[in-house]
Amino acid sequence: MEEELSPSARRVAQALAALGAGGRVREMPASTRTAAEAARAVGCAVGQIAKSLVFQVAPDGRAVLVIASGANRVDEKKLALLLGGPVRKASAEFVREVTGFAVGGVPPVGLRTALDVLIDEDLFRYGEIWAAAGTPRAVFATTPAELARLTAGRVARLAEEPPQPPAGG
Ligand code: 5CA
Repeated sequence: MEEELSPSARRVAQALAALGAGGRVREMPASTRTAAEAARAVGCAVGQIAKSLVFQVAPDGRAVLVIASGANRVDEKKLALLLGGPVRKASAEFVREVTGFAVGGVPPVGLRTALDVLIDEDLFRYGEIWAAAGTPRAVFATTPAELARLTAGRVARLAEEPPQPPAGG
């Protein structure tokens, strides 16, 4: 039930509802802090986890949200070409400042500030994907197409090649 969610997860649930998203936020009994943990908690492939990574683009340091398949490492050279300048991973402090959420629970929607969003095309291999919902235990299910709609994200090839083999197994 939404009223049982922690305040951060409730903010995400409200953002999803306002955007007309189909999935509901679930707080899991186990950690969903990393993509591997989230996949285990949900019972899905790690590639189905939509991980949220904040990068900063030089020279001005603007923040961009990269939503990547949990199976992939993001190729910073590809990001630089797409974004028009060298990128670096944001600090945990900066992530909290621009998103309003702590690393490990950063959702793709309901962010404190409007960020440009890039979406890893490999997420489109799956019918259902799962994203963080504000806390290191909260997730929601969506589809790649819905994620693109909710975030107005640009879908691109972002993975380092060759792709990482799926974790676990
Ligand atoms: N809840 C899960 C999956 S739904 C989750 O949020 N996974 S994640 O991969 O999107 O979030 C962890 C990511 O945060 C890591 O991949 C890493 O890029 C970033 N991160 C982890 N530790 C730090 C840190 N100390 N500073 C900045 N970013 C970090």
